[in-house]
Amino acid sequence: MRSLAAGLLVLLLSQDAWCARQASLATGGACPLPFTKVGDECFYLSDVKKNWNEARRRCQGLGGDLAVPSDVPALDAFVFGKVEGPGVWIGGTDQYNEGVWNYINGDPIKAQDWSETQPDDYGGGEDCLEIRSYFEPPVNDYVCSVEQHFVCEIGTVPEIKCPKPFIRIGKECFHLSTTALSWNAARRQCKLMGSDLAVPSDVITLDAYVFAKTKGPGVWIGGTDQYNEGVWNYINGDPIKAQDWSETQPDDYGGREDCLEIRSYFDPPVNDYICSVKQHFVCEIQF
Ligand SMILES: [Ca+2]
Ligand SMILES: [Ca+2]
Ligand SMILES: [Ca+2]
Ligand SMILES: [Ca+2]
Repeated sequence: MRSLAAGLLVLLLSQDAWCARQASLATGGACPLPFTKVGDECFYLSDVKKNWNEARRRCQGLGGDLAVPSDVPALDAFVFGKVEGPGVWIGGTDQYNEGVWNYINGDPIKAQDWSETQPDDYGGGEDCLEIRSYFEPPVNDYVCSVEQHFVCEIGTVPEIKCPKPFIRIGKECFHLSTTALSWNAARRQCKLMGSDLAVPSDVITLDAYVFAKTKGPGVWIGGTDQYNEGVWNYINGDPIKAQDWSETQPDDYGGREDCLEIRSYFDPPVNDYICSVKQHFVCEIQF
């Protein structure tokens, strides 16, 4: 039994978060959570303290890497508004080539960002890059094994503006039809609108949106096995995730279920159904 209220809440919250983020953006793309936009870059200040190498692994686990800030004073203001420090790791090291300092992407460290007398390789053992709260400028070389907060960075995701009547859900542009058509006619109708049947990256989010607007029970999306019985993929060739299929589906019930739908009272919602049934459908603009 699905919880429609919970689904709606998730959708509203995510739309709110998105709107808030949109409003805060001057230029460029958006930052995926948990990253925050600072200037044109997406940073995440860790909750935990780790040594430099472990910090880098944590950042890579989030799909990014340690920060390579284009504007060190801006990052410094962001970081030391949130933690006292005193040191916070960023993405530079000379541990593989003593005395040669670059950011991990190969960019040079600007001369004006180094604190006075740094890098000093103090005690012969300072090989990792940090910003230090009471240094100005703040960049310093420090002992890699010290556990302290760190800043991760990730690339922005492109802004997507969905042309009407399509609406944006996550990174995608969907339109729930006002008419009910067979699967093949639905696909033709989507193509007339410059789109195709939907290939949702997140079926659960689409499901929450769709069944807040229509009772269903079934709504077509972009998959079929009518040309190759038993072989299920989305129309763009992507696999249908195992966890999205409703239990015991696809069952090709009666030997005549060849088109993909989401079904309001199935959870997970993906089901194979009879292509000739006329029902609402979701179109998506592919970029
Ligand atoms: Ca060193
Ligand atoms: Ca130093
Ligand atoms: Ca079938
Ligand atoms: Ca079925």
